[in-house]
Amino acid sequence: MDQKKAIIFGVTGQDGSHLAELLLSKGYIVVGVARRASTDNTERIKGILSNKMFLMEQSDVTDAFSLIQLFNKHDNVDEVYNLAAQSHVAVSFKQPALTWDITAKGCLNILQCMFDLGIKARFYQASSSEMYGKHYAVDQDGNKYQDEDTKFMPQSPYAIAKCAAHHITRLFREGYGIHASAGILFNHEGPRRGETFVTRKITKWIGDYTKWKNRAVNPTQPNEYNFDPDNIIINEHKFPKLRLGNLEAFRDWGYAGDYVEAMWMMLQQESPQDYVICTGETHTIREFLDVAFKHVGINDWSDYVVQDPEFYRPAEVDYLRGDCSKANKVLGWKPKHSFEDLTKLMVDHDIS
Ligand code: NDP
Ligand code: GDR
Repeated sequence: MDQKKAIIFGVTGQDGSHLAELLLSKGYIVVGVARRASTDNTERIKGILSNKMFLMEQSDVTDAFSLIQLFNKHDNVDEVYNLAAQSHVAVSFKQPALTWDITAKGCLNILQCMFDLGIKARFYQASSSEMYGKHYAVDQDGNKYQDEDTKFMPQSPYAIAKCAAHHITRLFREGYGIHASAGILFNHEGPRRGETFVTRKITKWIGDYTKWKNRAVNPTQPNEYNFDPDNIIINEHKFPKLRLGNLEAFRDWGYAGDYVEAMWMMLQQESPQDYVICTGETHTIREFLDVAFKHVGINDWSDYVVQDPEFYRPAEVDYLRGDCSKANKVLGWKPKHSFEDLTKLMVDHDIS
């Protein structure tokens, strides 16, 4: 059988790095696409940069000319994964136009290039549970959930851009004959998660605090804790508290490594479709804090965390819990990591 070739847009991101590793392990040639950066942004893919099957290309999804050049160079490609996005919801309120250009129009640019150049590859779009926003369905037992049939009611410029890209993907599938599928992925995390997303922000803080405390505690002195609303003080050493926003939102958190397998599985199906990928469990940010802090022996985190208006959003998504029955039935996919495993894995990583 011929060796398969895939293009990954957004290869330097959390998911891009996991997906590149997965495809290389399956014997693919992987073309990893990154935009130009003034400093090195290849930290997450440093383990595969020297792999001869991994080819790095520079292109930007907002620049259709650069996409044409890329597809002209790699016209014999089997699969195209669009993971590129301005993916931070809070940032999208401050930079809505940029978010639109990358997250919505970037997807259109790729699909239009593929269509115009006659590229026959299968296409994956990284859609998001944020698209549901305020909407959920209710099952017979009164439990709230979202699945492929739940309506979208986006609550941020990011979610609106993702809705547009989702519908563009559907249109190119139904109207232009492109084998295009979208994965509606719920939050997925891990040690490679960006440091400003809430889970990683928490585990990174715990890691830094633990290292600081080990230095600050002096075995020959009593360990004095002085009250300060913003800092933790031990033996006159100061460490800033963890500053967070809304702790009441519910999220369905899974492990990123499990979720990229679902992306690949979608493109192995004869018929292109959309699938929800999630764990089916939901937890508040408070519950994440409980598990993360307990893992380092702190049962009450209230003295360590400050709620700061800076981190509240103009509009919030209050409740996300997915139902991935379709992916389970059609793809045979299910998550392998529990909420507790994931949290502990991230804390352990950030401490070490
Ligand atoms: P990241 O933010 O970690 O990665 C996004 C990637 O997109 C980075 O490689 C980034 O490059 C790249 N990128 C940004 N702008 C451009 C551009 N103009 N041209 C080319 N590349 C660009 O996101 P994740 O890995 O977490 O998520 C992957 C995708 O899945 C995203 O589309 C995200 O919106 C979506 N998603 C993520 C979920 C999650 O929970 N993680 C859930 C649902 C959907 P650079 O390194 O230069 O910034
Ligand atoms: P989300 O993830 O917005 O769901 O988008 P994020 O981790 O940013 O927020 C989750 C929830 O935590 C609350 N929160 C905070 N969030 C951040 N980032 N920082 C804080 O200090 C903080 N305090 C409380 C938020 O208000 C929110 O309710 C992620 C991204 O990966 C998207 O790209 C993806 O599409 C969705 O997940 C599914």
